[in-house]
Amino acid sequence: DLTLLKSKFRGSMLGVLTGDCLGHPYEGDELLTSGMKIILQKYFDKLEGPPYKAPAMQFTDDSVMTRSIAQSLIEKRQLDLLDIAKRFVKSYYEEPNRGYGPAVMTVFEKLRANRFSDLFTPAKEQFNGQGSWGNGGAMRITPIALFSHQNIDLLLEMTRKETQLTHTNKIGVDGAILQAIAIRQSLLLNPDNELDVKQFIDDLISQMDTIEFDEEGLGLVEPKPYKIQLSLVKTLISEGEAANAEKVVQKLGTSVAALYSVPTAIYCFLRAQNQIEGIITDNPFRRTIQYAISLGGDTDTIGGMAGALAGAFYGDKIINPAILKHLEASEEFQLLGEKLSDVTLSQ
Ligand code: F2R
Ligand code: MG
Ligand code: MG
Ligand code: MG
Repeated sequence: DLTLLKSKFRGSMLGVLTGDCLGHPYEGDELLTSGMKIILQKYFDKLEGPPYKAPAMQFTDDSVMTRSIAQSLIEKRQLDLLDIAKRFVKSYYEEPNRGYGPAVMTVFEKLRANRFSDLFTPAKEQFNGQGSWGNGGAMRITPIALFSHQNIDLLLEMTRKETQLTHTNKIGVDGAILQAIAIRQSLLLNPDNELDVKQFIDDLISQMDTIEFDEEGLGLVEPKPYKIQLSLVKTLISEGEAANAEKVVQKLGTSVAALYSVPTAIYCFLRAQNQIEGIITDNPFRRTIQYAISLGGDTDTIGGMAGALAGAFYGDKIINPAILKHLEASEEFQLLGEKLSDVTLSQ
């Protein structure tokens, strides 16, 4: 069904933007207090209510870099790493205060200094050669997952190469891969059927099992860490409502580390298939993002990654247009999703 697939492309792009814009005011270290959760509920209610004038909610680095990749794929119709690197650097120097990760800015400076003659050394040099394990690779991977969803080997190859422009630590790269695979799975499912949550996790676990081997000795600290986190996701899901927010945060994390945010985002999307205490809405897209933000920590990024999964599953028809009206660049992101679907489906 082409109409549904196109709606899923737009939904996934808008999911990143929505989670980013709504989440970033809450970015911090702690789980939201019960008072803050009530404020969050009222805030979402207000956004969905009668139209009112307010300054548009701003997006951050997550959306900036997602936009760069989408624009490049649309224009070049293939993965062009030089073009993507140039777009990353250009948009960073145009708007350096979009809340970028503290270390990734060094990569942009070095790329500009070497005039893009060497695309990979700057990222490799991060953290004394360890490379970054931040979630900056995963947070922006949506357009690549959409573009390559018909071919899993292409998806893995494109995700690896693109992520390594900034993140070379295996944890950072595998986090982007896990998010890309999860988006692909969401895209391929029919939202009219109840989502088989256990199957969804088992499919991710079996993929990560083959992906997580230490092929180049890139500094894996534990065997198969994402597989371990995904089994925690499965346990928490099986506990249903008994898994309270404190427990979820303690087990899965909400930090800028890919390992402690990508599985969390996947959990948020899956948990939000059912009602969640304290989150009063019948809309599972809203529930996904509101729940992700309520966990605190890296709220823009976990909100955006969870939003990308929900949007890829339900399509953009699930998103309340009143919310989109309050977001900076929502028309642009909708259009990017639309054009990306055209390019992808004409391959
Ligand atoms: N930077 C933020 N949020 C903090 C405040 C934002 C801003 N000041 C505001 O007020 O709005 N958010 C954005 O950063 C995350 C993505 O980061 P990315 O692109 O992965 O960057 P980086 O710098 O490579 O990694 C993030 C941090 O992780 C730690 N780290 C990573 N690898 C490490 C290693 N090998 N050894 C030690 N530490 C490592 C460092 O602290 C890095 O700076 C998203 O949340 C995005 O929204
Ligand atoms: Mg901020
Ligand atoms: Mg951000
Ligand atoms: Mg963030």
